[in-house]
Amino acid sequence: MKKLFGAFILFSLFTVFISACAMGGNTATGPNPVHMDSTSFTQSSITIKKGEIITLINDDAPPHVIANGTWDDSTPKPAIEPGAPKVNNMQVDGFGSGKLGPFNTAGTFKLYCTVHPGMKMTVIVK
Ligand SMILES: [Cu+2]
Repeated sequence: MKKLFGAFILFSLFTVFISACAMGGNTATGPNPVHMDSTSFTQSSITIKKGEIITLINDDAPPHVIANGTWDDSTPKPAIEPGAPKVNNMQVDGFGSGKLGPFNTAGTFKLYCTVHPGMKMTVIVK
């Protein structure tokens, strides 16, 4: 009987795992969610209020490595604006998520993924 129960648990876990893969998504959430697919942010900008954080959500398997700066075509342009929270190669694993901020200064702040050319976004803090 114990064996049967164990098999049932394994099967349940397997089913959940397969469903998660099939959806190709991530049910994680948090303040100001910004989703990422395999090579890009799914939105180019987000507007938030002073003091808020953003939640990066990776909907696919490739990890992302986020830092202050942007891409000029395929050339990385690391830069940090005055008042920007320092984002030092923050890794967001496949199907993982991470909190970024708080953004305590009003302004326009650029973020990019250091491993995916062209993967960039702007955070506008009002
Ligand atoms: Cu990336």
